[in-house]
Amino acid sequence: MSFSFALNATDGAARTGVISTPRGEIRTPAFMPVGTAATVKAMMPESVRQTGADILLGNTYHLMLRPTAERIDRLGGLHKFMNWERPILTDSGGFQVMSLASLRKLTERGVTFKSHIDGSKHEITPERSMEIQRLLGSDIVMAFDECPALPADRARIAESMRLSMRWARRSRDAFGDRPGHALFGIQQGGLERDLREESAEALKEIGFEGYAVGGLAVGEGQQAMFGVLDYAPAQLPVDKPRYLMGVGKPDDIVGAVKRGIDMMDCVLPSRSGRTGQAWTRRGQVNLRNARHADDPRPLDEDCSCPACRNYSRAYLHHVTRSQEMIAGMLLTWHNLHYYQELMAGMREAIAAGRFAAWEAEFHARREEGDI
Ligand code: PRF
Ligand code: ZN
Repeated sequence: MSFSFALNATDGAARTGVISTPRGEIRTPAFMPVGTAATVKAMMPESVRQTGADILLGNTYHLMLRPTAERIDRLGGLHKFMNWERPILTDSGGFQVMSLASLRKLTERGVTFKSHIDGSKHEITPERSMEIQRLLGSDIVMAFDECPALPADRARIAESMRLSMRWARRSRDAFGDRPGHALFGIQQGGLERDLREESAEALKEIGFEGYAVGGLAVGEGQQAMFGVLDYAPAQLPVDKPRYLMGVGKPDDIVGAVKRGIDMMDCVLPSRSGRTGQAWTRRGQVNLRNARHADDPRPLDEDCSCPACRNYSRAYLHHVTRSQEMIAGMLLTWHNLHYYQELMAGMREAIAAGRFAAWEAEFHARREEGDI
């Protein structure tokens, strides 16, 4: 069985469909929990699945440094290593090098850097990124790219985008023919419509199994991001999945799906769960807040996750303040559950042709605020 994408319904620019892989189906629009270091922090893989996730994201950068791609390969690949048998998408490394590593040096060949863990020296090229992602056993491999932080001047964005397109070609060549595995290209070009167009054309000329919109959510703000998403998805092939990398808050996700995005990933639900932040239909709730100390009610009475079924706000407040491990476990579970319910709600609404009404309800509930 190979990799394919079937579009089931559209509603305006919003789409719903299914990506089929040998490791299982990915219902789109899909949210991918982040499992950077071969774990979705504070969660057992079976619990991540119970929240409704069809696919996880892993990171080339972190895994190549520790425990190394070669070691994971010797141990039978990333799926077996972390006990997650469903699809895994891996990011290609460049973006994480730029945000985490020190002494970074960018050349035509690739990027050299010092590890944020022990200062050791490493290099990633498009060819090495493809090799690492193959050793990990990734189902969806990302092309190696460079993502400039915004704001940046147009000349810098154009130069960087063209380098990323040359690297996309080298990624495609190095990836080779791997039935059942997919390679996604990554569009760059900042907030410049013509550069986004040039990037999309270069990627389509090379040909990929899916296309990511990269270079957004890097400091430009939601309005500017939506401005790009008003045209960028339509620059990409209609019959292939479109992935918005590193996004976002619930309202970012809804706005992206509305504009034609099929896949997203973000550390927000898991990371903020570990700092006492919860996301609900009524917006953001900080469990550290003293107003929860005597509150016997659940975090969200409409939520069927273990945190909401079995515990009070008072308990969640207590364990959050006490920095007990169960605080991160329960809130991460709740947040991932909420994100997956959000995606399921959008998939259903798009299939029924009532996305606009669903979106109005989404915003109305948030305006009401937390109870
Ligand atoms: N490229 C890659 N990974 C990414 C990004 C990108 O542009 C972003 C931008 N939001 C997040 N992760 N390879
Ligand atoms: Zn819950």
